[in-house]
Parts: sequence; structure tokens; C-alpha cells
Amino acid sequence: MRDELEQLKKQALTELEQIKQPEQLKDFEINYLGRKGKLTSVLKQLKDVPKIDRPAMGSLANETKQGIIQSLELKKTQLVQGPKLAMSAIEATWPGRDFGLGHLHPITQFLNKVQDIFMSMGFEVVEGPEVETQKFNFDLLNIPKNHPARDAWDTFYVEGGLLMRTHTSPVQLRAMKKSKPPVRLIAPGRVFRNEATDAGHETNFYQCEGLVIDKCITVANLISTLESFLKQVFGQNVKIRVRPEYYPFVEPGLDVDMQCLICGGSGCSVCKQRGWLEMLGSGMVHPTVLKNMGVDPAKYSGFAFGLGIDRLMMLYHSINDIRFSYSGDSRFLEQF
Ligand code: FA5
Repeated sequence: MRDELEQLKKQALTELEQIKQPEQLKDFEINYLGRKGKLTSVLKQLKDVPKIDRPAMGSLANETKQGIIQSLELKKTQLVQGPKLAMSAIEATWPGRDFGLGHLHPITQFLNKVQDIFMSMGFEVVEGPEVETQKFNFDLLNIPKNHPARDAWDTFYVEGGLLMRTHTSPVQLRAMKKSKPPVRLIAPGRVFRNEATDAGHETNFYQCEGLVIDKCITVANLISTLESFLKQVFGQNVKIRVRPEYYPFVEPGLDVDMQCLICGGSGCSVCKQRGWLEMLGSGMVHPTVLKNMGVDPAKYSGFAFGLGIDRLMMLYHSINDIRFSYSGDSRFLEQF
């Protein structure tokens, strides 16, 4: 019986190997494992085996049966699932996978638009460091130590008395170290504030500084430049208002507000129910600051402004919360 079992296993495996169609597998199964199959008839002889050899022969018979069943299952997998797996791996007619190509962040897109407009008006673009000295962020801008304006522009201090710049205004001073009037420049970049966040305020956001110095520059030049800029961004019907504001580095200082485009002026969470949103600070450069730039205030005058890029971008796209911009949420970003 031992020889018969070994012979049967050999025969079954050879036969199985030659099978090429899944339909043939059923016949094979009936032929070997069925009620009247070859293996079954050998197993029937077990009762004639001497009692003492029966356990060993029984386990050999079982091993043979399991071996044939496992080989049959393997063959089934190869013949039935194999082609499907192979097909799905190399299906050449399916469209390619979409890798979801990214794009520029809406703030960067908007900043590019702002730069294009100012460049078309003859401004050059300059940059400055995000980590600043107190001298450039405050002192040279007429904000000495213990000046109350340092509270309004509180920020994050880093080692060595350095700080994360609170505004882009220090870039005016840095740029003027290398330039002589007349100048017309903008300085876009990220700024930082130690303040509570809400729908209109973030602890880090973007500004774009502007500086014009020449002979006979007046407030009229300042207002017309900014009005022209805002109309190029938001259209000719945009409503702005100019009101006095105190900034230590300008004299006089002006804030430019724009009617809230989110609520149309009726009041909402973004404009804090005022109907108007402060878009930028500006003014005529203070004589002391001109001197700190190495410019003679008796010969030259100039204006400066600091645009809040995030708020302008929010109005441009009707976004009602500044925090979406920094959330990294692709559902927000994919809209631009
Ligand atoms: C300044 O930062 C001045 N350096 C601007 C300036 C430049 C005035 C040159 C005069 C001459 P202010 O803190 O107001 O000013 O900020 C300017 C603009 O940044 C604001 O009008 C507003 O649009 C935006 N802004 C201010 N704080 C935040 C904030 N926390 N989140 C988002 N935007 C802000």
C-alpha cells in the first residue's frame, strides 16, 4: 500500500502539471478525490492492513491526500486568479493615475499679482530678512526702547536680542543702505505678531512694503498710487476711505480702508461688523527716518505704505477666515 500511495501521488502531480484549462480541474478532482476516485479506492484497502501497521499507513494516506489537495488548490489559483492579477498589473488601456499636481498657494498667487501691478508702475522688488535686529525693526523707525508702539507690534524674540520682524518696514532702511534717491521700491514678505488669532488676524501673515523717495513727493502722490493699485486689483468701482493714523515712522500717517467685499459694507465677522476693512498703513516718511536712511529731508520727501496681503487676498477671493490660508487643508487650497 505504501508503494501504491507514493505512485499515486507522483501520478497525480504529473497529471496536474499538464492541466492547462481550469475546466479540467473538476475532472481531476473527481478522478482522484471523488467517492469512486483513485485515492479513495486505495484508502479503502486500509482496513486490510495489519493492525500494527495501520496507524503509520493511515497517516501516510492522509499526507498523500493533503498533498494532492494543496497542489490542486495552488493550480486553481494559478489558472483562475493568475491571469486576472497579471491583467490588472499591466492593463495598458486604462487611463494613467492622476498624481494631483500642486500649484502655488493663493497668497503667493496674489502676491505675484501685486508685484506685477507695482512693477508696471515702475517699482522694483527688494527683499529683507525675516529675523531682524531691534535696531532695524524698531529703533531706526523712530520706535526707541520703551516706546509704547513696541507693545502694539509685539512679536516673538529669538536668541541674541533678535526678533521675528513685525512688519516689512525695516526693509526700507536696508534697501536705502544700497540706494540713493530717487527710489521706487516694494518689499514683499512674511511678518510675525504676538497676538490672538481670529477671522481677520494671524500670528504670521504677509505684508508688502512700498517706498517712494524723490523731490516734491506729496500725500496726493501717495493716495493716487494706492487708489490706482486697489482699482487695478478690485475694479474701478471699489470704495476706499483714507483716515489719519499714527505710525512713529511717518508724518502724517494714514490708514487706507476698503469697503468690505464679503458683506458689501453691512458688517460681518471679517470686518468686525464695521463694513470697512483696514487694508494698509501708510504716510509721508518721517524726517528722522529719512536721515536714518542717509537721505537729506531738506532736499527729498517720500511716502511709504505697508499692505496687508492676506486681507487683500481674502477680499479678492471672498474668503471669510484668514486661518484657512495656513490650515494646509487641501479642500481649501484646491479651489484656487
Ligand atoms: C504696519 O505694519 C506698518 N509697518 C505699515 C506702514 C508702513 C505704515 C509704512 C506706514 C508706512 P499695521 O500694523 O497696521 O502697520 O499693519 C499693516 C497691515 O497689515 C494692516 O493694515 C493689515 O492689513 C495687516 N495686518 C496687521 N495685523 C495683521 C494680522 N494680525 N493678521 C493679518 N493681517 C494683519
